[in-house]
Amino acid sequence: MRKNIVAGNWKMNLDYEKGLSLFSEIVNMVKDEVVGNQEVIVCSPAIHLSSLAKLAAPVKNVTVGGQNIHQAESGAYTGEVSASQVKSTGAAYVILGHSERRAYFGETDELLAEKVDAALKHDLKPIFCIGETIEERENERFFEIIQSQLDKGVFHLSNADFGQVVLAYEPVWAIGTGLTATPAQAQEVHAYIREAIANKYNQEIADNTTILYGGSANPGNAKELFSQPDIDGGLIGGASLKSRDFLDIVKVFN
Ligand code: 3PY
Repeated sequence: MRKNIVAGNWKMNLDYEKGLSLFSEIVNMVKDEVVGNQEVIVCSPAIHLSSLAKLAAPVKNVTVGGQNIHQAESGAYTGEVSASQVKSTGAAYVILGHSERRAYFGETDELLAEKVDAALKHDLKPIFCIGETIEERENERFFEIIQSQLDKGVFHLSNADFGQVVLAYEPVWAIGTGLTATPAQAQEVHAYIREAIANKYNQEIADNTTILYGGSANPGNAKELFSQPDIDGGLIGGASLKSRDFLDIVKVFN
């Protein structure tokens, strides 16, 4: 059975002390609320990872993740972090392909496929983000865009490796804009993604893949979004920076 996941994406927020203090609050609040096969993940800036991973270690089903890795093993890449470095902090996941990285750092599907491979080689599970821009939605090209991002970014993986991947549908027009896809719009795309996985791999793998919704998810809309049959949780931006809001989203699965 696939996991339900609520993952926070802190982006480039919180200094070291503030990050630790928010995460301690989150751990205390969610530790008795994470039910069944649910997992709560906080994807923090790299500076926090090792300390957060230590706080998360004793708590069942609470883990941490990075927000980016370089595709190379190691070397002269000033300012970058590698998959093995992120893994060595105790992190279990890494967000790859977030639209902010695609847009501001020119990350292409081809580069992202290399990053996915680097992550998996070091036993870091990718949270792989896909989604269309507003123009692509208005021109009804969203299925085509989603298919192409899947084909180029993750569909080269073996069955076993694909089984380690979490997907996140994040319509670009809903990121940082306060706009959210309606539950029906999100479900339509999630169902398409699951069908694409079944076509590429098989129905069992499709049924076992966790597909998150991301893009201005908050305590007010999470319940309706997560009750859609193909939405297995969320990748949460701004609301993951407030412990009470994040807790309310985690509790949707109770
Ligand atoms: C958002 O909710 O804005 C996000 O980008 C989540 O990744």
